Amino acid sequence: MAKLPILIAPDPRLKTRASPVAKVDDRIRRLLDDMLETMYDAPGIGLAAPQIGVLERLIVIDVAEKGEPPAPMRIVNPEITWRSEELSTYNEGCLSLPEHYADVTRPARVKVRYQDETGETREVEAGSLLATCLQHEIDHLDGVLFVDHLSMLKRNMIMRKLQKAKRGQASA
Ligand code: GNR
Ligand code: NI
Repeated sequence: MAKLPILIAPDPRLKTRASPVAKVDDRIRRLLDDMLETMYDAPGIGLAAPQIGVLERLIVIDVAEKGEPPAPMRIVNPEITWRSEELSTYNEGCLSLPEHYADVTRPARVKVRYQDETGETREVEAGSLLATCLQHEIDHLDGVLFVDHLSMLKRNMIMRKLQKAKRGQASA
């Protein structure tokens, strides 16, 4: 396993739609394991492949609480097949937008069809934090960040701060 660097916004790769995975093979399984190691190390509860610069439709998630056994999910080619009308609001963060948080309103429950690490098709119905995290990660596969759900004012405020932080880093 290997821990990989996480891209920080603004970065054109975070705005790009990722391609479907044609075949779940050893390369994909290795990527999923590397993504889990990177996510646990960060630490985060989810990670999408574009965040490590890989423009393929892969995500990993673990929403187990502290003290519970780990519950890693390896998800390939996810598709939302149902969204509840009921909405819920979470204070979201993102490893690619470090130190920025904002309330995002999304469907409270979703059904997601995906392939697991063996290539088998599965469907999960999720609520609460898992539903939010699945939608946040699937957004990444479509080049969408949580700030894209905010008002232009709030989005610009966060993006300008990130841009400025990057410029400071480049000249340091
Ligand atoms: O670690 C993460 N926490 C989080 C909290 C609320 C809503 C979504 C998330 S996902 C985030 C990790 C991340 O950036 N995944 O893409
Ligand atoms: Ni994110």
